[in-house]
Amino acid sequence: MADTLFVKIINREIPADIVYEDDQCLAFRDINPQAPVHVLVVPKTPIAKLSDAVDGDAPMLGHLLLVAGRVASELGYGQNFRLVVNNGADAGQSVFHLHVHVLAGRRLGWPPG
Ligand code: DGP
Repeated sequence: MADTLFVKIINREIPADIVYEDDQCLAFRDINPQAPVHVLVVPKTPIAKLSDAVDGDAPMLGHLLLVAGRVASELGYGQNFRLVVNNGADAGQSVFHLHVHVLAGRRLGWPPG
């Protein structure tokens, strides 16, 4: 995969407000926040979208979810947060490097737009 915008953030070629990092993923604040807490959790080994994932990606996918929950907790919203994965342009995906949105800090409506 060519370097994505998020790979550039992982490589510190583009600045971001990083809230968590480990060997598998990076979490940083969304540039266009939709809630008081809006963080993106991205794998360091990118896949374009969730529908490209294979069985071997299961540990990485599970790790992203665990980290997303921990990030919400660290930022004070461990019991009330929403995770979103947009898959494909028609579902709202604009950056084709899999990422989990962590949204918290306000009442979140349902259904989403
Ligand atoms: P999605 O639409 O699901 O692909 O989400 C992509 C998100 O990425 C969107 O909410 C805005 C965010 N984003 C785009 N460019 C940048 C950037 O340069 N820095 C940061 N921190 N976030 C970005």
